[in-house]
Amino acid sequence: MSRGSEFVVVANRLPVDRIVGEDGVPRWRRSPGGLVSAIAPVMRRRNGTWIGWTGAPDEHLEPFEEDGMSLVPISQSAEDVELYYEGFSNATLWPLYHDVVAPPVYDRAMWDAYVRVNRRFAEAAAEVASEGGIVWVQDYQLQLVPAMLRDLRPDLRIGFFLHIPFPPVELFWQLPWRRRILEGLLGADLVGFQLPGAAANFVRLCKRLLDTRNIKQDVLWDGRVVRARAFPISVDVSELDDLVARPEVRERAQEIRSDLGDCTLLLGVDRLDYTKGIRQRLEAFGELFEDGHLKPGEAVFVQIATPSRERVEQYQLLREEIEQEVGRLNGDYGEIGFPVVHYMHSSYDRAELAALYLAADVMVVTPLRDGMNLVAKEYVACRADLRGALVLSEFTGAADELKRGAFLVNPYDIDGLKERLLEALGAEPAELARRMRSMRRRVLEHDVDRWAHAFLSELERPERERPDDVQP
Ligand code: GDG
Repeated sequence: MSRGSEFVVVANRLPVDRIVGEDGVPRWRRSPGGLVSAIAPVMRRRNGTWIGWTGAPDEHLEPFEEDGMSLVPISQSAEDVELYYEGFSNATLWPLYHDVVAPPVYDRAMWDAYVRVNRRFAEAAAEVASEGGIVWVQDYQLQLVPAMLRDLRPDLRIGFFLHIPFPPVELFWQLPWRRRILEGLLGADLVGFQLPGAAANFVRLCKRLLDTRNIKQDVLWDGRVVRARAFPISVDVSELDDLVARPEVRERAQEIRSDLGDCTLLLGVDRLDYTKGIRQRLEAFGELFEDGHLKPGEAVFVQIATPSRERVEQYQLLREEIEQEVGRLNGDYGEIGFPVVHYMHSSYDRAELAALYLAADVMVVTPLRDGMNLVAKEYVACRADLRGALVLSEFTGAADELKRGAFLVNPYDIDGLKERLLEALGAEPAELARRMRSMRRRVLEHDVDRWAHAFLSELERPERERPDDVQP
């Protein structure tokens, strides 16, 4: 590897998935999702490199080019995957950062693996970044990378973006390695969060735990200024526009509706994750039948639950719980030919998701905690027809931006959730159009390109443009 890249992205996963073509030959395909489409053009313009894992354990691949991007695979043994990825990332940090909605596991072997794997990513970034280059580290799996990388390459400009919430001081305090994580993040020049509240949590923690001197959202640490800022992520509006303009997507939306007997369609689209509030929304929906507000054949819930982290115990338990609940609801309230819930435990392509968004009368997004929630924004981006209602949890980052147009709910309050569902189901078209217009204004103006641009311009802002009072 040569030190050639002015722009390096470091993320747990590479932006490509391995697929097997119709000819039976395996190849790479760009992963769906906004992050990749926002960053890909920047990568091309700046001769960028993306460092990440392929998703398969024990695989040792040389760097390769794909879709105009230079990719550097990081290998992970089966043990790394178990301890660093499934363990410390997804059984410790994920629940801790999401309000402890599941109990976090604190295990020293998992921590050791987290340190080891973070070091591997940092070393790879130190190898490929050009002198004075930009390195953008993504998400909770890699919070130690900024400081490790700064040790190796003090010449670099390092940014970090956290896609999930950053917890309040009281929760973060539980973490046995709390100091190390904060010091890891403080290796960056800019630490980005989804919401201003998360940035404030971080700055407050630095003061409490490391006794840093802070000026507003700037932390003075190790003779440097580390900026903490909010950059709410968004969706690729033009990709979604193109999808919903396709005749086959519109036909598919019609077909979905007629297959469901042209009844009112409520939709949930989530990774099968305990933070997403899937059980709460199903419980509320079921009670609407029990109370006689709805009758089978009048309304149906389609829940897409994309398989996720299937080897982590909490996810296995959740799957059992949700599947039992779906069975109970259909057993209690369904009739022959009229189930009340259609539950799909599989992954769909973007065109099918867009067709579902177009077909749904009510999009139900009820996380117990969510950094942003792109599904809510995707639904809004797809509804140029100004029809459809969004029921949205107050505990999503998206609620900050969409609160005026969405039907906001506290997903812990099942009665409140039922009321909001009924309100959304009964709203007049004119009210729905007004709400949707207001949400669309926000999402269309603040799409994912703007997010990436905002982060990178802040990262590249020269020191001397900053106010004098923040100089260390
Ligand atoms: C994390 C944070 C933050 C879902 N099923 C399928 C599929 N999806 C796509 C959705 C959406 C994405 O996955 C999910 O994004 P979310 O934001 O809703 O949730 P997380 O996966 O938890 O994402 C979150 C996000 O990072 C970005 O910063 O918003 O708070 O938790 O784009 O459409 N895509 C395809 N098939 C599926 O079956 N192709």
